Amino acid sequence: MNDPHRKPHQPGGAGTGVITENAKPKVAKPPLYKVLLLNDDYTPMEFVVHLLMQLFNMSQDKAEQVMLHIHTRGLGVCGIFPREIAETKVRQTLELARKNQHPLQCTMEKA
Ligand code: TYC
Repeated sequence: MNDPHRKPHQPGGAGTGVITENAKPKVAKPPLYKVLLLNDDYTPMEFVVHLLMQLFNMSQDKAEQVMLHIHTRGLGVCGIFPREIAETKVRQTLELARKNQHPLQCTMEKA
């Protein structure tokens, strides 16, 4: 269905266009949420990089870029997910930070 190469339906054209061209999709896409990491003065840069690699599947290079963005701009997006996955990522981030006694803050907002 998301094939960018598919041809548009043609009214009166090849067969099924008349029935399908006004049909609504039956399944709504779930709303997506941005997971945001906030800067602070105490959490070590290296910890943030390792967290981004571990919990958000980033490469070392990407994690360093995102960490530096957060460090200089105040916050940044770690990923965009359906609500329940975003909630899990936030919880895992806060758990890992607290376990290591860092004050790192993480939140989510509708994308
Ligand atoms: N500002 C922190 C430092 O200088 C590094 C840091 C980056 C902390 C990103 C949190 O979300 C963060 N050690």
